[in-house]
Amino acid sequence: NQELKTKLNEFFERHAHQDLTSQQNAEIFKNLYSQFLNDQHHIDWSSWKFINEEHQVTLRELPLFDKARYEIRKDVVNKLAVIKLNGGLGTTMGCTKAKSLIEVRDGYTFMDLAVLEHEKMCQLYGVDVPLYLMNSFYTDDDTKSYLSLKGYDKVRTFVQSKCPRLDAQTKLPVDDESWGDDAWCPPGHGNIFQSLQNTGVLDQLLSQGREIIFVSNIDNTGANADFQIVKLMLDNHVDYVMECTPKTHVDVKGGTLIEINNQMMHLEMPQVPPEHLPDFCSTKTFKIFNTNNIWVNLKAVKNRLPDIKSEIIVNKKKVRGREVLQLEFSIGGCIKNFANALCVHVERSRFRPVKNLGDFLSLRSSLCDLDTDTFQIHHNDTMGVPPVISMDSSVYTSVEEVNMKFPYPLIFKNCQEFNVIGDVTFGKNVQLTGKVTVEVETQQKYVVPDGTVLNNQHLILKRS
Ligand code: UPG
Repeated sequence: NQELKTKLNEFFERHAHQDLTSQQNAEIFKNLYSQFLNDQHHIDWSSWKFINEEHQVTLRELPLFDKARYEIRKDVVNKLAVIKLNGGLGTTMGCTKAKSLIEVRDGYTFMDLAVLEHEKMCQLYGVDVPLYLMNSFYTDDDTKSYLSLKGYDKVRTFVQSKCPRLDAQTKLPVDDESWGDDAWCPPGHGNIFQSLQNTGVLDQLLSQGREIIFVSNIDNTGANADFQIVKLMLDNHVDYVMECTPKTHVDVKGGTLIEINNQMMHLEMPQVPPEHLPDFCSTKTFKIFNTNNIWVNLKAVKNRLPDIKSEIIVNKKKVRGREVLQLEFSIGGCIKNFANALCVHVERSRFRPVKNLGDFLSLRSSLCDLDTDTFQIHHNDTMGVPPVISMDSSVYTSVEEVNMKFPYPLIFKNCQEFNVIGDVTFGKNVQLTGKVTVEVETQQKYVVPDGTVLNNQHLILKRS
């Protein structure tokens, strides 16, 4: 370990230009690296408990934040700032740019939906809540160009830290000039607190009297600011809130909450001993799921920095044909740094992520409506919950491809599962119910005609 640490120091001496940001980033990485070398990565499965009742609240049961009376609670509305996590690329959806710039509904990108919904909310309450984006070095340039193109001049940005990727064999940074930015990565959204501090945004917000931040994934189209939670936090001196929702079979990979030694902890797959992964994925054992809608009191952040830590996540990737490791940590994992933390149970409508092309297809279907008065997406419950969608990955490789093959919204009527195998284009008003598979012979292209109704059917399309 000592030898690895010495080599790491030599790497930073060679690479860290003497500017403050590089030095701060090197410090952040050295701490992550030390955790990587020394920490126990799996929890002791016999030591965890379900979270205590007193650490849980249900949003629906909280007193409504009465818009008509907001005048008398300016103390609440003026204390909020909103931050969208915008460090990720759209690789899982076949896009090499910032994921937030993908057009997801009626020509609007994730970014448009986030910015316009925020503007409408501010108009409704007659307030000016600042909206920030936490960019990474991957997404910063594209994001800024887009903001300026669209005239979103009120949106502010800051850039998170930049850390080296490790070679999976040597466990040392990929030290190859020719790799450029590919040799680096952002160290996960848990890095938000250090990045707020290092960019000066934390002090700026505090000096403006902003006390509570609402942080969410930019791909979560259901994550709207809710003053009920700001009020709850201010009135009860709560430092950290994680919004959780009932876990379903599509949520097996996300994080959940547990307690170890009376301390609330975020549990994600990398911390689960391999023999207990089936327990972790089971919706019977773990009934709730982290939406990554997180609320934090900035005064508490300021008090706890620089020591805000969480378990590290070792993210394995293949880059330029080489196995690499990214050391990351999550904002959910940071819950354990805050004594007065709460789990707030919320409806599924606050968690509508678009993680893949299947989610994208759902968002464009009859299941959702975009309300352009509020820029919120409403989910049409009478059409049932979103189906599990699987599309042939050799055909449906990108958003453009899905748009071409599905030029019209699909009508899902209580559809639980939808699979497409092969190259199929779907016509207008195609309606799907139950479990539907559409399969074609390889190398052939087919069109499902307008008005087709498929009900619990495995349709095999063959050339006659
Ligand atoms: N992101 C950053 N910086 C990073 C990494 C990610 O800004 O260094 C952004 C990313 O753009 C996205 C968001 O963070 O907007 C979430 O990232 P993503 O990779 O989509 O989610 P995970 O990190 O896998 O999972 C988070 C929580 C998990 C929760 C899940 C809900 O860690 O507990 O269940 O979000 O989608």
